[in-house]
Amino acid sequence: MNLKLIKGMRIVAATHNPGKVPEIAALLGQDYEILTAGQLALPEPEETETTFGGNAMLKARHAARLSGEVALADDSGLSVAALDGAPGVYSARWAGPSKDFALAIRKVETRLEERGDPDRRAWFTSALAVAWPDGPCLVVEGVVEGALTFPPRGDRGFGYDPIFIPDGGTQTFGEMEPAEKDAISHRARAFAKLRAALID
Ligand code: ITT
Repeated sequence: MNLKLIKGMRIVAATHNPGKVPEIAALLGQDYEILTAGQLALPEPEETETTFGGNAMLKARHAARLSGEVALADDSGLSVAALDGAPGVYSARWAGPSKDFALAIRKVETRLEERGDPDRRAWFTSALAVAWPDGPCLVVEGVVEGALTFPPRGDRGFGYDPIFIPDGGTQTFGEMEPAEKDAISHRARAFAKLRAALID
């Protein structure tokens, strides 16, 4: 069995988050035919695991099984030091059923005010899993550390990008050019590991 990503191969981007699709496509580059879970009308699985890696594998395996193609899934989120790592794997759920990230961001700010802790350190984690329809699955993880800022700044990116400034920078992920974010993000760091393992 060939557990490599070969040029020209079809890969299902097993995500229903439209913010992730261009980032995954940019990281994979031009060498693959990318199909999205949305295009294939794949149902969204329930994320029942308690770790990023566990949920990434669950989503990749689900999409590979239903599509019969190699599937790549991302499970990611924002962890805030002063909130003991929350929202973490619940990052999407803090935005509620209408996926309202203005609401999720206000929730982070309110929880920080309630704690009264001035520590604004935070980090994004991305677990990327690649699953083959006949069973094998590989998972890797990338992290980017930074600090939170309020009020939110910038309308690029998605999710919590407007409140996150990566270490060493001054702009939020929401203010950066997509290529700048893609050069240093948690997803890019996970992808570098994936590339080392699966791409010649
Ligand atoms: P899929 O499971 O369909 O991929 P999702 O949005 O439910 O979509 P996750 O369960 O991985 O995905 O949730 C991660 C949430 O964390 C996501 O909704 C974002 O709000 C946030 N997040 C992850 N990566 C981010 C990034 O690069 N910038 C900003 N927010 C991010």
